[in-house]
Amino acid sequence: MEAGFDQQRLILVSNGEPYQHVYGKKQIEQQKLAGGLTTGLDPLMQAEGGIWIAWGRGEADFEVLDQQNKVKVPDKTGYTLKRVELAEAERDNFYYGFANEVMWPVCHGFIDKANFKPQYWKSYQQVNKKYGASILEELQADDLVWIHDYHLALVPDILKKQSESVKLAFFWHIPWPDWNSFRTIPWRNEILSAMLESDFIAFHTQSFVDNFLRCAKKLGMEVDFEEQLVFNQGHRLKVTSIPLGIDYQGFEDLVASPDYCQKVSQIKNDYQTDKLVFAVDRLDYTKGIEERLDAINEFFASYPDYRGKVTFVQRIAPSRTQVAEYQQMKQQIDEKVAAINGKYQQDDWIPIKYFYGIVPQADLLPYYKAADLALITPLIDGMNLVAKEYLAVQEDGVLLLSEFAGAAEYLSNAIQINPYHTAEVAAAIFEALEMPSKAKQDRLQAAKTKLKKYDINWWRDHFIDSWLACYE
Ligand code: GDG
Repeated sequence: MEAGFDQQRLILVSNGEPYQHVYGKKQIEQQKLAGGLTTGLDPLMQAEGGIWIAWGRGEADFEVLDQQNKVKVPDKTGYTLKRVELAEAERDNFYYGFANEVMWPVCHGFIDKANFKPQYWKSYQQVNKKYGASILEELQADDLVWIHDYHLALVPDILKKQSESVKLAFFWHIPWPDWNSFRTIPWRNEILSAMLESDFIAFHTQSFVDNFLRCAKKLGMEVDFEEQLVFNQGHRLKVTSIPLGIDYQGFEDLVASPDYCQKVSQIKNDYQTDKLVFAVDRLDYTKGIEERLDAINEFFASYPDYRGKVTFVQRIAPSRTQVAEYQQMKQQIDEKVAAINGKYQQDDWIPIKYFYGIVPQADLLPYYKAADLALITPLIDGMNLVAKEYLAVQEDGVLLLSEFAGAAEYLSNAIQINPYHTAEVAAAIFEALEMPSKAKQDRLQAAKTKLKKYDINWWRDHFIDSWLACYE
């Protein structure tokens, strides 16, 4: 069945917005934001219309709206973007607090980093109600409501209490933890039972589905593990895995452009190195940046012939900069990079070129292409789109991928490593750099075939078809 909504309208709800409005030199400008959610869902919304409800964070977001907090994107065509406004205390307690200090660490299995403050929970409840009210203002009979991610787990219950017939699906972008991690949240029952009010929930991988079903069982629900169904007082929820894909065709077209090829040559020329290794991460403890630096240190110690010949480029996008722990992490990373560079640096060669700052995706792509090797070594990750993007644009490179990234469930052709095993990662870097071209080609072609088939359009269509099948 082709995905499509016929007479049904889509209301998409996420915490992050696809476009921000900012003050330009002469007028307010609309900026498209980078990230997996926007790249995946903006084209669907452009094609189908509907409403996208999200937190308005842009400095001019509330200057451009009509009286219902709505704006057409982009450029007054396409779909309607409706902004939810959060007060400063809500930003601190709901977003930085509950979402980033409770849901994020617990779902990634870092329980010791969780901060179970009751005021965070109170704010999470309030803001979820705010989102619920914003959806209810728009809701018409037959609308489809599609909620995204860990900021909005309570919304299904809020909506179903007001409108029993609403058709409701959820996509969860980060891992779902095992019961032993999840049970540490003092409000675990409220969170899980609220989510169970959805009709359809999808995760990136089967192991997250399995964890979720086991949590529902522990909560006392009737669970059909074979069919992946949860029964809750007459309500039936279908749970499944649908891995997010990338815009494969879009990447192929882009890397064929002369402008792009020129940027790749420029990078190769600037670095003047035999081999270029690339990594890009948001600053986060889940990304394994410090562990990776330890492996790079070990690599130069174990394979001294490579000193002076391999340059590692590490980009880090700032994140949660107000949080003390993230500031400390940044300092530790700075110190590790400086120590490695100090130890191995030669006349005109520096082992690690390190950049701190976010850049548009288009500026990352030439690095993907120029790099002989990409190091994607998170300690845990829902999916990791950079791994897929690297393979899509690469023609003769190798991907070194953590077995703990969701993407590892699908990219068996990458060299998979345990990011905690420093010596193994160092040896894998050596293996990748020494790999004969034929072996690299075989791995790349197999991966590209998969990425092309299971691209962003497949993901969207498959999600919508599977969701609508719940009502047949
Ligand atoms: C969640 C989950 C899951 C652009 N500039 C930068 C940058 N970009 C683009 C990349 C890529 C995207 O942002 C980041 O992709 P991730 O997969 O890391 O996703 P997140 O949005 O961070 O996080 C993750 C994803 O949702 C989708 O479901 O895969 O597991 O945590 O498209 O090209 N990325 C970075 N720096 C930049 O300057 N790191």
